[in-house]
Amino acid sequence: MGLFTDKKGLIFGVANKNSIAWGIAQALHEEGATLGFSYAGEILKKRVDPLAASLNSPFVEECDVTDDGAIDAVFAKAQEQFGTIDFLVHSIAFAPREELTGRFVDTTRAGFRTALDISCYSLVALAKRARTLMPDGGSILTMTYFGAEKVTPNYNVMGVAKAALEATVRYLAWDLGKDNIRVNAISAGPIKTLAASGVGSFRKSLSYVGEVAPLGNVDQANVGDAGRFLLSNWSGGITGEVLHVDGGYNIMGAPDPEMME
Ligand code: NAD
Ligand code: 0WE
Repeated sequence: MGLFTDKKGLIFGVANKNSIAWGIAQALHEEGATLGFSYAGEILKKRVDPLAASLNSPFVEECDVTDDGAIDAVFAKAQEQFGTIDFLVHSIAFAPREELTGRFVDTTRAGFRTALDISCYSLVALAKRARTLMPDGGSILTMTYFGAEKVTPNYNVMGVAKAALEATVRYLAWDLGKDNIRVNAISAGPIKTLAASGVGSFRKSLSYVGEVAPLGNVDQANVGDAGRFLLSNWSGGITGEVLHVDGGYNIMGAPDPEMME
């Protein structure tokens, strides 16, 4: 008997085997969960189909989260396939590449709108539909980053989007508490994924955090372990929380003086 035997849920945001969402999927599969996957764009189908098949998933559907009709369609199919669900993972972010470099003051209206729509509003849109499939309650998890809390050069409008996402977690937690649905976020340290390698200053962030954080860098399996906790009944008293899975990076003030020589 696994922690997730007889539990079913949807995972949004697997792009390939390096995705954080895939680390969470593997952790849930180990505990006996039945998983449905949703991915963005036809080109990812050839990556996600075999990954889903390797976990015996009966459900793989395309969905661009900027399209309400596409979200409705995925949830209609999920209802057909699963009836009800117990959990949902939101592991999606996007800002136009030009916004993740240069000066924050130059953020465009269109870039701001896109970043907030895909990286933040989409959690509200998914939670609204998930609620109808969670008549006895459930657990929702999203992914955030330290750039929401403190300035992280070049993260720029994504930092603002993650700050809004973390506030969204709290407002959803309040609202969905009455439905016995918990909503939490994991604030992961830098991890080499498709989204991360599309970012110029990512490699420097990764090596800096590796030096400064008490435990050094984290990986997808570390996030999967925390994810399986927040999605399971072991975290039954926790909602609206942002759990740092960052090797302890966020607790540091000044770095180790030995590093500064
Ligand atoms: P990833 O590229 O594997 O995942 C990002 C996903 O977002 C992809 O699957 C992509 O298809 C999806 N996506 C983008 N636009 C979409 C849209 N319009 N509709 C539907 N899906 C869309 O990279 P990742 O690093 O695993 O990112 C997952 C989450 O983790 C993101 O929220 C990211 O901000 C967060 N995060 C990443 C790191 C890191 O260093 N990698 C650290 C902390 C938080
Ligand atoms: O959330 C992220 C990155 C999300 C992301 C990545 C891309 C690359 C490709 C959003 N939009 C895009 N758009 C693209 O066109 N992370 C936490 C990883 C990340 O991004 C950084 C980091 C870290 C860490 C940007 C600057 C500094 C550090």
